[in-house]
Amino acid sequence: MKLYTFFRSSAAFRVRIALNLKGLQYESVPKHFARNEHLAAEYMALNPQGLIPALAVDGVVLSQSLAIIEYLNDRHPVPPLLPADPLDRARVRSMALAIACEIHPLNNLRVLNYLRSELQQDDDGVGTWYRHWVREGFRGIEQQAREFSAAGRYCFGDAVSLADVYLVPQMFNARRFKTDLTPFPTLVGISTHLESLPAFAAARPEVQPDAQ
Ligand SMILES: N[C@@H](CCC(=O)N[C@@H](CS)C(=O)NCC(=O)O)C(=O)O
Repeated sequence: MKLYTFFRSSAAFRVRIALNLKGLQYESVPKHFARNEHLAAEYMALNPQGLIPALAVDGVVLSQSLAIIEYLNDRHPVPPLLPADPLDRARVRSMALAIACEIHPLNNLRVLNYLRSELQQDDDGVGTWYRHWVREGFRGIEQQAREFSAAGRYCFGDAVSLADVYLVPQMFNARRFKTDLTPFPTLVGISTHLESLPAFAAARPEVQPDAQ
């Protein structure tokens, strides 16, 4: 398997965590954002969406972290990233999707670049935008984690799930943009625990081969 990745990409971070949790070996193929390597023709031919990550697996190239992770979970069911019960699966997906669909797309690099270049926002303006959407999203997930986490170690129940795979990279990004996380003690506690697990620790941006 080849993972098209960038050390700081939180969507690639999710896939690295999932690959590690499943104990799967892969080769990292870095695509540097500062050099627009994710928009080069060579990469666009593999992933026409022009976003990181993509995974070359089983003779095809898959894009979108959720599609990739669900495929890995289907092909390698242990440890499961979704609970067995359909209602519980929906609850886990709800937390993961709140990050994937409500927070991350508003704070993606191209959105922040647009705010800077087209809307003439400075670092303060961009940071204010970034932190606003993290707070909005985390508020709901904090409530859900309070309700569904068994012991404050995982977002749902007492086992790792898709929601955890999505939480840790978003937390990493939130800290990078100096978001005040004190209103989200449950999420901070869960993330601190998860970051201590080897599969999550090995996926951290700063330990990737392309880290700068
Ligand atoms: N929904 C996509 C998001 C992918 C995505 O936006 N990746 C970011 C990095 S985290 C990216 O490639 N950004 C490039 C850009 O904004 O130009 C997924 O989950 O894979």
